[in-house]
Amino acid sequence: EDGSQLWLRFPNVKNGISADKIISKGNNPTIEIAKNELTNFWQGQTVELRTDKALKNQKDGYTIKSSSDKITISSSKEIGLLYGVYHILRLQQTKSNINNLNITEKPSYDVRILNHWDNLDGTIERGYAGYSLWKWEDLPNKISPRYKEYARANASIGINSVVLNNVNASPNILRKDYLDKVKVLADIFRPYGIKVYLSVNFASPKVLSGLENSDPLNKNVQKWWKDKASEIYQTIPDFGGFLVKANSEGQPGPQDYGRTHADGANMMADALKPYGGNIMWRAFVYSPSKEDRAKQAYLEFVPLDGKFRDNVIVQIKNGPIDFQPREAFNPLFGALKKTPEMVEFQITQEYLGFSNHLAFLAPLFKEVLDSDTYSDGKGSTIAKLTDGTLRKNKFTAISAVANIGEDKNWTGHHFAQANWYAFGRLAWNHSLSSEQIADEWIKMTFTDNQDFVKPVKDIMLTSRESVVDYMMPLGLHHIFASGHHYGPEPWGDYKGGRPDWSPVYYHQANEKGIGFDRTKSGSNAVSQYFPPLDELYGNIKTTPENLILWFHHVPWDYKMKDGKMLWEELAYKYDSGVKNVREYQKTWDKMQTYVDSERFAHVQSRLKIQTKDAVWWKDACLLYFQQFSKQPIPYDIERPVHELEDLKKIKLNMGHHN
Ligand code: BDP
Repeated sequence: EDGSQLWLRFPNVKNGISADKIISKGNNPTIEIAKNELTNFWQGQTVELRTDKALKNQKDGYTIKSSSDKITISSSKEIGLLYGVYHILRLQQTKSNINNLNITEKPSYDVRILNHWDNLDGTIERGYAGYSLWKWEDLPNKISPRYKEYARANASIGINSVVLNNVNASPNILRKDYLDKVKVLADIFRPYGIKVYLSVNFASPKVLSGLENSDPLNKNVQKWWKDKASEIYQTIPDFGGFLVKANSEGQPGPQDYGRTHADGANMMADALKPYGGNIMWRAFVYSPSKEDRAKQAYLEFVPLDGKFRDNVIVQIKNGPIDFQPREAFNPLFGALKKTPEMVEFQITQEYLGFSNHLAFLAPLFKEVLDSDTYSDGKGSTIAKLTDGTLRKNKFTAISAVANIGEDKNWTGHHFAQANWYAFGRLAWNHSLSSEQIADEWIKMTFTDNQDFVKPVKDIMLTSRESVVDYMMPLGLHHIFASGHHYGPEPWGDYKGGRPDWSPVYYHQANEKGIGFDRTKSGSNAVSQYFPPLDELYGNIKTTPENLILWFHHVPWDYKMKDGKMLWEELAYKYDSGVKNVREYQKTWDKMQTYVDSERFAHVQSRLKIQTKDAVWWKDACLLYFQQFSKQPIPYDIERPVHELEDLKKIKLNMGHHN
């Protein structure tokens, strides 16, 4: 049991219904896959697969209805039928009731996309599950069996688009030889309903073809992109479009020529428009300036509202800093009234312990999607702003940075598979609860024995909050060691380097207190939120305590709602994070009888690392902050086992710039 089967561990291949128990008129590669899944795995009654054009307002959706002698799956599209087949297989696998089905499903988002940060040399930026799945050297001739397995896994949870390469994009991806390789992947993914997108480098015209510049208002540059688009679509007729990181962290962009993000995006949008392609333009922009990093994306993009073509969508990270264990939501959501917006989540655990820590991310995704921005009055949640409910966009989308690599179990940690799964399920239906998703995933991936499901579900559902507690409770953020973002480095102060990559910039600890003042007396980032949130976050009394240090510089002796002083509260939070992980270890050990030995041991060993790391975080942060608070660590919690000076010497060789 190496975990390679993911959640698709249907018993006994070739044990499904016989082919004559499948009624289907259509014949195309997607239907073939659907039929194969049924003959391999479906053990119930006759299934009818019916394309029904009348259902076209359901997009990729489908209906499932059972009668006495058969189950009928209907959809306007073949892919909807395949999704319907995975649906009944999931019901079978989770031992749910499969009688009297009357199900109607319709996806929350049109485009449900994974962003791979894979480089052409096979490495993965922020990847913790080995090298890239894409074997660029072998393509287009040699084809790994995993391409199809990957596509199947995505289709089983409704993911319908993928960006193959890193947002820090090599121009080479647009070279003819690479496009021929991309074509092979696109051809394999197509029957699974998956479209391919590429991250592109803004300077491609200059770098690849020696143009004088890559200025979006230069006619030659515009022509270059038009020609490139035509070449791409000749190779891949259903190509999805481009994802663009421009003028961010040193990447080239339109501002290099005094142009705006809209100028840059529109040039590409015009090139792809004739073929129906989209541009996902990232709002992850900031530079080392006096302005609070958390304010910068809003400041740059709000003035451009309404200036983008209708095939451009602005891709916004869930928080205004960078995929932290907990952030306030990004105030840009809802602030663009005339420009479509989409969320970017990060499944790969860059800031949540890599693939060593168990952190189930559905609660994080839900917290963001359910956040009320108040942009269009009460109830303007990020989910409703981005799914077309409040804004009638031409298309809607949701994305996440993938955690997938060539490791046998795909994601490094067996439980990290659940985050891939959770993203897909929420992209399909954002009203599912974290609990439902965890429940399904556990039953599919391990067992439906309640003695296992219940305790393991408890671990999963509390795990993200535990990580927050032992790393960055109460709204602390970005106090990671520079570069790799794995361990703690609250003392990090890169004098001479970029202050906005220094932990001390984010926690602002001093003798008086700790936290980033984003109120009027500070950076006034609170003003970017719609009323009443600006007031609510601007006032320490009404700020949710889990974000208090995000918005305020709080005195060490500030009295928290439970009566404790801030310093004590902080200490108890770190301690509770550690304690929870210790409990996870105990719980997991009790699960041994329900799990195969291979996966059991693997998870067990990672929980050990997680516990050690949690203690490391707690000791480092408490010992460091104690120098300012000058208060004892509350006597009823475990004493530090490290010396601060020793912790400061730990240098992990994990590479990377910021
Ligand atoms: C940060 C990562 C960096 C990415 C960047 C991005 O540290 O590797 O390139 O985000 O999203 O989280 O562009």
